[in-house]
Amino acid sequence: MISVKARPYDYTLDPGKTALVVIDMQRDFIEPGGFGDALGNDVSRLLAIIPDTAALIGLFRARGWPIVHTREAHRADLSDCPPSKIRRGSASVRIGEEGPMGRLLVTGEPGNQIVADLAPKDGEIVIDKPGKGMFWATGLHERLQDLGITHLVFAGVTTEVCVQTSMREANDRGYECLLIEEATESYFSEFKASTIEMIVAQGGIVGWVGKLGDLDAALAGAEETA
Ligand code: C5J
Repeated sequence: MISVKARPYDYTLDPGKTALVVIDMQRDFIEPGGFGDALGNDVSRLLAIIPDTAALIGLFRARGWPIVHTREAHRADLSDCPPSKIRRGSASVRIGEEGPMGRLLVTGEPGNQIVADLAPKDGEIVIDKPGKGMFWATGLHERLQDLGITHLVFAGVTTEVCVQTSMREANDRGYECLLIEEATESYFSEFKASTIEMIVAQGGIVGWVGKLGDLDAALAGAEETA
């Protein structure tokens, strides 16, 4: 077992039973010219976490530990998209309609691809999820169970929507969850900060939050003493 400095107290991970989950680092949310940008959000906040997220992915790749990439994505016929999700809000471009990078939130469209710097490698799990949470209608729990995974390290966007939903769903399924602070972001700084406080409140009611450097140091330290 490896102990990682974290909040609300040290997180203990089980090497061999730990996977990384990178939530929705797709072009439409992150790149200038994408849907998030078209909605008037400051996407530079999300772009800024790419180097740290790449470094986190690198820690897992170096050890051959499982990596899951998710995309918020619907089938081309939108049969997996509830009408309520399409109707919601007052956006000028809705799910399935042509946006700046192709049809919004539709599998295979340019905007639905994960940003090039974080592109999945062969053998990594890629999940198209129709909801905010990563377990709804994806079969991911069964795949993680088959791999014997008990611990999940989280990264991605946005902290308060798809990351938090996925982490809560994972917590309810019994996974021990750690969110890496530098590898997650929101269009709203106060939402990121609040989400982190919610996660660690009441003794870690949803899980733990830690720093990339502390995870790196803990993994390297464990290997030195092995
Ligand atoms: C949103 C997400 N915000 N990935 N998706 O709609 O957080």
